[in-house]
Amino acid sequence: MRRRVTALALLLTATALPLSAVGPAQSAPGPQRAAGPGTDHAADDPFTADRTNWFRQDRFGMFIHFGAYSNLEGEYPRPDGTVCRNAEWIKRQCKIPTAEYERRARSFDPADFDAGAVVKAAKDAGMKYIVITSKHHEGYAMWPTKVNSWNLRDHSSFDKNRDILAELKRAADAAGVKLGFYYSIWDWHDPDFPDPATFPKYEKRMYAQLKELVDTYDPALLWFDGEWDTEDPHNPWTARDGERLEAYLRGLNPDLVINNRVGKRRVVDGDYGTPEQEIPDAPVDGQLWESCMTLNDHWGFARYDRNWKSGQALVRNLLATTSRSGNYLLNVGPDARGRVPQPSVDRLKEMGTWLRTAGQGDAVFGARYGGLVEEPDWGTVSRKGDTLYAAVTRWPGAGQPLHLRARTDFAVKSARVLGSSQRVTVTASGDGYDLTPSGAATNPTATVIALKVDPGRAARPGDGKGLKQEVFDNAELSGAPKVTRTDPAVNHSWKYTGSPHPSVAADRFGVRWTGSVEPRRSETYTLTTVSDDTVRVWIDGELVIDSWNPHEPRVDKARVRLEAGRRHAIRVDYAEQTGEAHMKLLWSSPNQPQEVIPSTQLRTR
Ligand code: FHN
Repeated sequence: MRRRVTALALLLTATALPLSAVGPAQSAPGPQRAAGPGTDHAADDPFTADRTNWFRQDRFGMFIHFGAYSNLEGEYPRPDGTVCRNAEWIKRQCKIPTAEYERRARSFDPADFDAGAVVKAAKDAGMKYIVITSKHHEGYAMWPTKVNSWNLRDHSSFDKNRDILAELKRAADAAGVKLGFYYSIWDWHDPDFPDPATFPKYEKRMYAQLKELVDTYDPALLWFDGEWDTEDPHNPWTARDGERLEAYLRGLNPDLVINNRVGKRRVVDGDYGTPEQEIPDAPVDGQLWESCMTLNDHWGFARYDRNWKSGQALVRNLLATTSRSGNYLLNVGPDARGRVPQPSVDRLKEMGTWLRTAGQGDAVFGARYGGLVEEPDWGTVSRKGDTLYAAVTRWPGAGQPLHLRARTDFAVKSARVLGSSQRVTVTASGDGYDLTPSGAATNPTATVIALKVDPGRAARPGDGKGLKQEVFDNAELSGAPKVTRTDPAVNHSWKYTGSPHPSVAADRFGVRWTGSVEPRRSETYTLTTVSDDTVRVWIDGELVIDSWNPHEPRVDKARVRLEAGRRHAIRVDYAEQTGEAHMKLLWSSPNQPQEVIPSTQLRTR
């Protein structure tokens, strides 16, 4: 592997490679400057950055799986007369010889692809962004790439004057819908992919294609996939490769939102986590997240798959993701002609109808984890401002209450059922509140009770500037620190090649932060660290996180009671042994959404 990395390192730092050696003329890829000691890849906090705000507010997106595989519509008649079934994996799972697969791609003609109709279907559903496969594992580019001829422009029966990504970009822009591209690192078609010795040649083509996509279509988001360790073909992709690629892309466009499959699908990769076909049962620690899901059982179009999820289940999935501060990326798979299946369109319409009824979409768009209450067993609770949206999926019997268990003190000022004039009686009860509606549910999918709450006044933001930071050139944090300064936030991704200061090597260094943390509310806070290799955290002299055994990137948590107006002493010890280096300190509470603890609430003493 050293040989491959060295080859690529030369490639990325080389000034003028003989480009003909690797394909058509493209500017040599590579980060804007070689990373090294002093490099910190953490440019902002995805939980609060302006750059990710649209992603955190929009909550609901359309995934589109569309490629040469779509031309087979899920079935491959084998030479022996049997039929092999699969969708976007059909080439590999049905063992279709490459020449045969290429021959079939020649007839691909998605002439009926209607970008305006696709965007309208998304918008009518309430979707705010779209992510389309620009290149799936099959390696077939859905845009007129100049890097190779295995693409919709050069290898199909499609109108050579059309560019569906450009059409989709225009339609999405016109509708105010963000557009992102899925891009598979794993490539079954490129002969240079599987062999570590030739992988740098593939990687250069991949960088060139990604530059084409960013420069030509200005996507808001890149959705990487195919990053996992696998064979058939072998996938050489490493976390270090992901570090370089992410740095390169952020150099191309610092506003890009990038998922965690750019690396190795970990809490330290990209901007957000990507659970698939499942919904986490609580907010994800240390990272934004987006659950992607199919409408039936396939990502790509499969003519035989009629196992469509119900509109009710889909709305409830969306409510569940929002109530845990996640996004929902719901997939459609256009057929060989480029048409979105009608059952998909119908279900998306059902979702949009529910969201547009009686302002029920307020429970989703711009909303997040309820925080103030535990998730009930009769539905989900999201929060926007000082309104809780209790989405009830199991309406109580006449006169029976719905109980909400409070996680902190707060008052309920009013309660109303969206779309109904019925009364809702709110009474303090045991560990929370009982809500007793006077009438029936407004619909079978979910009836929303909007609660105006008063969480009490928060203290004004502090005037802190950060914690005292001492950087040591050893992992024992011994001797005099090499650097002493104020660090605005414990939010660092030094990764493999970076370190806290140019004078400090990328391995075997330590950092100590000391000072005080002052919350704006008196509550029980969850402190969350994201670290590699080791971390300890003390609050008011008590060791609350002790993760001192060297580890891969991981999350550790502690619950601590913090009082508004009080400066709680804090100390964080961190050590990097070898390899990657990451250290972030976040907090959350019933009223505080998860974020890197901001400088305003941190002081050096
Ligand atoms: O292998 C792919 C699969 O085809 C599909 O694209 C999903 C969607 O996220 N991702 C991979 C499986 O995890």
